[in-house]
Amino acid sequence: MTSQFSDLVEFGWSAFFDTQLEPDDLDSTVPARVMAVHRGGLSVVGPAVDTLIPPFVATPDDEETTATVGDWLLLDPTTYRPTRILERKSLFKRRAAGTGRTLQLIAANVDTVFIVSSCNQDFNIARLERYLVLVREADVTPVIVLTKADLTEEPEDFTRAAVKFLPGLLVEVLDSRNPDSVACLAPWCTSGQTVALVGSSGVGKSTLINTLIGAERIATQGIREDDDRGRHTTSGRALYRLPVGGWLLDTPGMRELQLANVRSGIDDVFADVVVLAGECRFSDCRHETEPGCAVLAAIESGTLEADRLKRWRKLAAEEAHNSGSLAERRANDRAFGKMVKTVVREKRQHNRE
Ligand SMILES: Nc1nc2c(ncn2[C@@H]2O[C@H](COP(=O)(O)OP(=O)(O)O)[C@@H](O)[C@H]2O)c(=O)[nH]1
Ligand SMILES: [Mg+2]
Ligand SMILES: [Zn+2]
Repeated sequence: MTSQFSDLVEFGWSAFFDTQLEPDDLDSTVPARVMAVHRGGLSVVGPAVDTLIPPFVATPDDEETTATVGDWLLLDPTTYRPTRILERKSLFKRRAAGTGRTLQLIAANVDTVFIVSSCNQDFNIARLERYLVLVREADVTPVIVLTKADLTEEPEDFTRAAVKFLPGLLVEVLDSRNPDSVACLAPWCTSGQTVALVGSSGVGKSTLINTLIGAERIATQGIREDDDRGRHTTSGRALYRLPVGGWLLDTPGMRELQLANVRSGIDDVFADVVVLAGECRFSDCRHETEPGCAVLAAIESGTLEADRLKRWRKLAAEEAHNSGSLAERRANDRAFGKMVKTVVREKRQHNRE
């Protein structure tokens, strides 16, 4: 289904947003996308607008309603003040370390994430699964991209390994420096599409971004030092237009995604284990020594790899730990808030007496 709002598609609009518009929205408001987040405001661009507006929060006590890069806004046509943030197709967010409250929105409305790894020692199934969990938790489509195909004799070995361990996933193998090689990613980069990248340092993300954009816009490791001393450091949270029509989101925040509150992401990536666990005789089966355990039976019969179960246990334990401490931290914050209020009230009372 193609969107009827063709002049918006150029900015990444897709059919998902059509249904959110009321009949007179296009007469009374100006749709625009947040293309970059700067310290002082938001760069918003659409068919009829290209301007900088102050930061915007739709519901003041709900951090999740803060406009972030990738968001679609409806603006007042004269003041450019946002009247609405359209419902997001996907959202990446994280909690700032050390504080219970501060939610950081990293990016909205990303359609596809390229999970980048290289055809060398960086290639690691556990790491790929970890990224998969984060990407699936955000409701985004993952594509595994294996770089440095030119540095190995048998790049197919890596594809085969990825397909074996991560069945059903799309895997592309390429040389990030070579536009012809990178062309295999074009289907995810066309009009109406927004893509982002995750992966460890050194795997070739910046190189791949440069090749996709078709210009030396982003510093690769080799020239980063020069860039640090140089004048043009970008805010680092921006969408870049791709020659094939889509948008590429580049933000350092993607590197800091945490494995907290990602239960549904884990269930999604380990759906095979979840299905098996549902067939165990006891609903609280820990898949260790229990009779009638379908998970252990699957390992016994070879349909489930013992290593995959191990990796699932590790991620699940980590997510439980992180989410638990976050919940505790938030509860502590609430308790502290109440305590402060009580002390203030008592003090007032005391002063009055
Ligand atoms: N041979 C080869 N080198 C690559 C490839 N991709 C990246 N590199 C090199 O690997 C180094 C790290 O790349 P960079 O893009 O900075 O990685 P990042 O940390 O993920 O952004 C640079 O020296 C790149 O030139 C590739 O596909 N093939
Ligand atoms: Mg880089
Ligand atoms: Zn079991």
